Amino acid sequence: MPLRFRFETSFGAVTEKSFLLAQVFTSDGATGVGECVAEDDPYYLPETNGTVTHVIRDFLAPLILGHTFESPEETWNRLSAIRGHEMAKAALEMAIWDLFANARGQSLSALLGGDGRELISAGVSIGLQEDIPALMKKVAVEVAAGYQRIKIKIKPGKDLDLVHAIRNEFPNIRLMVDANSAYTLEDAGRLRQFDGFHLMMIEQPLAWNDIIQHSKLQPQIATPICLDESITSPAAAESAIDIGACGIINIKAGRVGGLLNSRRIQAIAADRRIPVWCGGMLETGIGRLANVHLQTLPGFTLPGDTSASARYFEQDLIEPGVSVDESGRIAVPKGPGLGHEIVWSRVERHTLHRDVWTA
Ligand code: OSB
Ligand code: MG
Repeated sequence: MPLRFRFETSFGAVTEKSFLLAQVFTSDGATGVGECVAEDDPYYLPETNGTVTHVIRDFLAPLILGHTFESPEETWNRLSAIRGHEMAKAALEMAIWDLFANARGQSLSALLGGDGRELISAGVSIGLQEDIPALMKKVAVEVAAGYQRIKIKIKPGKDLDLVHAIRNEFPNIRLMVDANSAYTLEDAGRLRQFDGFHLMMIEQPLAWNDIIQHSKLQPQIATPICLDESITSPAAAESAIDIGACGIINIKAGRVGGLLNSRRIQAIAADRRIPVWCGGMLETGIGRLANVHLQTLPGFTLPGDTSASARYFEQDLIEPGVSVDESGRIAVPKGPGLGHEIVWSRVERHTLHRDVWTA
């Protein structure tokens, strides 16, 4: 699907995204859908739509097909024999959570054990822009739209000057930066200069698979480090917190193996007074709604990267799309499952390839 904007990060730029959807069916007619967060290339994390297709077809689907599940939580027990491949597992697991929610006539939020909040706080993630005036224009649009915090992407050479420009014009907005692993510990001096801009956090400054270096950086800077790429499991979250590698965690179900692991991580973090928020992966409305429901768990105390469908797509795959009110909040759907209709004719129109497996 084409994106309405070019999204550039320190690891590359995209103008469209391919989505792998997993739909599961039971013999008695229940169904659910999951969206995979993988991209076509392995620049954010190692998985790609190609590896996800292979791992689901050859390893994960055979573990699921023909089995009886009493609860969505059981899914993880079956899938956990496979090491890694969190995005592949998460896509299937999300479909099974949605299936249970649909079958029980419950919202995904209720099934997950959400705290009943009717609204979640929305933030927005702005990619690297051509120049500072272009960035300022984008920030102004999103602030005017009501988003409760602004995140901008940074990389060496396009960092302090961007934040400086934004702070001049918007001294009080909630602001943060995401480096997507573009720095090393040798940049600690430069990263310390962000401390003058009262940022909420700096997301994933160092290597995608590191926590040790982050634990050495954190005492050298006042801005809290938020980990994204490095947190691929509840165990990783616990270790990172234990060694002081982060003060905040970005939870993406796709990155941590699914919704159950997301729930575990928010519980671990809440226990240790570490705030969490829900990241985004440019999802269609399907994955986006799952993120909305996930953010009703009690540990989610900060605005996430879930923003309006209309920012991303001319026409989303769901009706109505996810919308954000003028105070930057998203209503949590109350209906069964994801709570908005999936428009299958649109899915069909965009479908490049389909595989069907039966028990
Ligand atoms: O690092 O959070 C990230 C998008 C793709 C890959 C990684 C990231 C992102 C975003 C976009 O920041 C969040 C969104 O708008 O969905
Ligand atoms: Mg990030």
